[in-house]
Amino acid sequence: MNVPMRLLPLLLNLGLAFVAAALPAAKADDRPNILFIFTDDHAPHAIGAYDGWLKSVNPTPEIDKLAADGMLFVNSFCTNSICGPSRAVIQTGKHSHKNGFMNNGNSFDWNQQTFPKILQKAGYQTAIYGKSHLKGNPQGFDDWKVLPGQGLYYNPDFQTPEGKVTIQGYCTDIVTDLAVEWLSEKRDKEKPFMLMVQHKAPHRNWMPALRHLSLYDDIDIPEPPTLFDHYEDNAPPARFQEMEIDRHMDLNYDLFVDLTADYSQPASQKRQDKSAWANMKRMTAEQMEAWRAYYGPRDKEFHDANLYGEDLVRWKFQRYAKNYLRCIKGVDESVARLRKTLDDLGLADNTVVIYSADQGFYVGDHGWFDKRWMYEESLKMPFICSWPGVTKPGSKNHDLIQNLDYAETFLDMAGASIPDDMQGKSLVPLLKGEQKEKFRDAIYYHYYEYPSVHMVARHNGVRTDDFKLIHFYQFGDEWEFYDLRTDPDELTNQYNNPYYADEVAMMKKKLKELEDYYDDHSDDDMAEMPKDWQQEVRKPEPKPGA
Ligand code: SGN
Ligand code: CA
Repeated sequence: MNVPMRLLPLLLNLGLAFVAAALPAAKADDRPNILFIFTDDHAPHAIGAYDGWLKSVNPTPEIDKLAADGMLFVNSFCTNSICGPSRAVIQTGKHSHKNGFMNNGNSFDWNQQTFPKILQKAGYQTAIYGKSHLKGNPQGFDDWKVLPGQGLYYNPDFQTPEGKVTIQGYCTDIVTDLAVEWLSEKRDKEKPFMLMVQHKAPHRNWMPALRHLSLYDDIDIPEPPTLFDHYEDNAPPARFQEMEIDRHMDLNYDLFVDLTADYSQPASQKRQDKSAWANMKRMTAEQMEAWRAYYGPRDKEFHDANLYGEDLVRWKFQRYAKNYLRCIKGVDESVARLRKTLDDLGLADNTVVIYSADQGFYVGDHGWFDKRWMYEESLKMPFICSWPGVTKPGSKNHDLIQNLDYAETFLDMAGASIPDDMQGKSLVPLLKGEQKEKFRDAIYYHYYEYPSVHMVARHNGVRTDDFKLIHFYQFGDEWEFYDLRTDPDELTNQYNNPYYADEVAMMKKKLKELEDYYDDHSDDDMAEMPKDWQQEVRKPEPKPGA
């Protein structure tokens, strides 16, 4: 056949289209797999690659390798710094007031649209193992085993499609085992997958694996610069919280100090003096023996030292930070095992691996533990993504991203369309390095859980690259404004400083715009809030010296 040269490209294209159409459906499943590794309360500054003040401890060599292979998001924020709500935002791509899970007391409506359900429809296999914290049986997953509520560190129960099971061992290791088993044996190998591996660690009450108990014994963890913050410049809510290492961290409940101080009996025969040690009660005699063998002599030293004041805070900080970092070590090992499994199964080249956590955490910053506030340490969440062949190895992105964007991102990665009612934006253009305009000029935040454990007042606000505005609307009209360029630790509230009048006005305008954009008017009228929110408003303590 004599074909004119100018028609050749057209015919070739048609031919290729024909060949593509004739390929089996499996060809469409070159779409990437997604492995989402998600932890509970892992602050970015407790990840080496994030360059925070804990970096010198080298807490996360394996997560750092993931960052070296992929892209690390420096400005990654949550929308509502608490566990269940953060997870509900991820499932739905919608702010808390839209998905209905505004505080941990709520129950997630699993009948609503979620990204795993959409991925399933698009031909993905999905599974979730570990902490869900959304109550009820997960929907949108081909396989699941989730911890009821907060879950336990030792010998935990799991909620499964077949009912409750108890698995012996350390929670982080068990969850990794379940994921490895699913990847190697249980999944349908014809389909791409989306696997959520959600660890309990390093959540309170920070119980490490036995093999990590003596890790960091020979060093002092550096103290955060704000360990002795007295909140002089904050609006009143910061002064009446209940999350201080000094006043609220319990020696026995949080730090496992044996208050019976009777070292004559074998550990396994000793009565534990706080029943709140739910985790302890689940330990086997051998596990308990190993646990007390480690802590016993150290507790004795502590009793003998008779510390008080700042020395006692410093001691509590060391035990707390070490246990927190030991739990993180378990997570870091899990990341290594999961990645090795992908390698061994020949899946690494086509699997996007993400490391993230539900929100940040105070590791003694501002004298605190826990999260909830819009201050940097708990507003930030880690987001590291390695997408082989797509993300530039070792790259750092500075755009303002949120957990609100994850659902859209996963759908985009899978080539599925993003529903119009999702409120975030796909990060795929950022991952590909193709974003031309500014991704977002401000993020919106709203925290609701008050009164509740740790007593953090409701607030909302906005953060741009340079500034942060926080509105504590529950106590009348309290505001904070920070210049993050000159005051990254947020120690000087500039709200009433005339020098910043224009910036404060600009940020207030932005807050209003974002409330409208996300259709959040849940702060407008306290009377319209659901009944369980209508609690008596506590009187703020006066500012010191006022
Ligand atoms: C538990 C913790 C609190 C923590 C909340 C919420 N106490 O109540 O310290 O703030 O969970 O955490 S604990 O003694 O039970 O650990 S969240 O991560 O689930 O939101
Ligand atoms: Ca959490």
